[in-house]
Amino acid sequence: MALGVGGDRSKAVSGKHEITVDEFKKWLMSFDYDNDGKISLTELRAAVRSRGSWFMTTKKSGRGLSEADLDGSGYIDENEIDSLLNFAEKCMGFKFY
Ligand SMILES: [Ca+2]
Repeated sequence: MALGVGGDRSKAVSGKHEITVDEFKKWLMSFDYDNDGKISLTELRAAVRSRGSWFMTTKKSGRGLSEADLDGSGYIDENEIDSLLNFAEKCMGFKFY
């Protein structure tokens, strides 16, 4: 619904940021500060924080990681990002299309 507030397409729609899974993966991997191809809890927290989820506790991001971390390595690799999508929708305000 157009409200005449300008054409910023990157703006969140009803509080949700619409993004494709592919874009999400790219976005998340941009937090791979040590370039090991995996997202550690520290890196995930930075990603969560950048979304402005200030209410997000350390516990919650830890849970997101342990839910997605299928092999229990303590990191999320590219194959495991898929398991993070649910968490990203619920806790990070993303909406995938
Ligand atoms: Ca990393």
